[in-house]
Amino acid sequence: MLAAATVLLLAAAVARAAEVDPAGYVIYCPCMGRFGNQMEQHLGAFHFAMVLGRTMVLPPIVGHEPRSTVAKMTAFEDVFQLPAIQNQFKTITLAEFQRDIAPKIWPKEARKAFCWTPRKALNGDDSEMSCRAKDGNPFGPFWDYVGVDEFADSVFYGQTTGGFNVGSLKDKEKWKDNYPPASFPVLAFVGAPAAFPAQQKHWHYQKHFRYSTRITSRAKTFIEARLQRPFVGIHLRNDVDWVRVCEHVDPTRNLFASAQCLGEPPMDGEQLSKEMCAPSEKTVLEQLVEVVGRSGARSVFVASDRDHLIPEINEALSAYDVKAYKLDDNDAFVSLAVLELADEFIGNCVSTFSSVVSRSRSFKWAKPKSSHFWGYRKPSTRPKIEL
Ligand code: GFB
Repeated sequence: MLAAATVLLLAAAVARAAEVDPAGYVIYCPCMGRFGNQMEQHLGAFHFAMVLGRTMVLPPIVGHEPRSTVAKMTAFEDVFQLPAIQNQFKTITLAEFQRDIAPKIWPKEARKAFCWTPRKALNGDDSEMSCRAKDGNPFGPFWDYVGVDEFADSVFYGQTTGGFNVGSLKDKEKWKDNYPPASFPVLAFVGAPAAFPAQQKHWHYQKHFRYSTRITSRAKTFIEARLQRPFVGIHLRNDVDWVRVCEHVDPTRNLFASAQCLGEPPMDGEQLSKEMCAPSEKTVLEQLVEVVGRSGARSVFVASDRDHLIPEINEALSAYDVKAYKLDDNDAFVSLAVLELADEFIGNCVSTFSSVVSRSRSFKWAKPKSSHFWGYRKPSTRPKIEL
């Protein structure tokens, strides 16, 4: 009986996928930055497709491996659960789009790349008015993965629309009038049709990006086997590329994901500091000891792209008999899944890797989980200065 029901469900899913959405599709290359950067843009891009009523073709995660000049694609459904995303957005997997939809509505001669303005060639040549959608990495590898050998034409949507901010009816109508689904069934963007970083009003969409069963069960198994609850999860973004980013801290402006601490725009009196971006070892250890002491934590999970500071943390926490642990293989997705399940979390205000965690903690669970940040105290938790 169960098997028959499953077959019927599968048949219904295949039939559904095979039907062309008359409202059209959106597909884009998450070509900017790594996972956290891509996630910031997914939130706005999924909103964009939803407002236009189009189906989102689920993009792969674009991975940049050290020493490789070619980006590596990981299918969306290998990282995220489909039902959770489909609860909110009209979507189709890239595999289904390639198999069932593209052959019907997106022949080679109809493939137009969308970009704001023409892009220069990598050698600086701007004689050809084109999006040059496949020029460079990860652009070329991404469209190869989608199965697009070349685009027949380019569309510069900056000339006809106000961009991808479709908050007003007027902006939305510009897209619908200029690019109706009957003549433009697929809007294929060279970059995400979304702001970077994500706008605060879109942060709540994070709750629909639930990690796959494989990632979640690895995270839960690790927590059960190695950590004792309550535990504090911390993110130490301390590779050399980050040190360079933090040289650009301007106290009066947000940088990358810092709106998660300072608000958007920065709240009155709130300032970004180098210590919030690249906290010293002293700041990390003092703040961690404080959170462990206050929360009664019994273990610590450390995620890092370089130095996990395990011996230093163990020494600083020896009085509490609390130990620090990391994943054996340092898998980034499993790290994110452990951090969002932590009882307490201390992240980096500026890093978008941390902002994925803080948004997940705020919006994914029935009872929101708070987040702390290195070198930063929320105004409400600052000690009052007696005058
Ligand atoms: O996620 P992401 O965009 O965040 O890029 P930022 C940082 C990448 O570094 C992650 C790795 O996607 C991971 O691959 N990484 C960072 C980590 N922290 C961890 C960690 O705790 N564990 C593991 N396993 N991996 C921006 C970039 O990074 O930094 C920009 O996206 C630019 O493109 C800038 O490169 C310098 O916002 O932190």
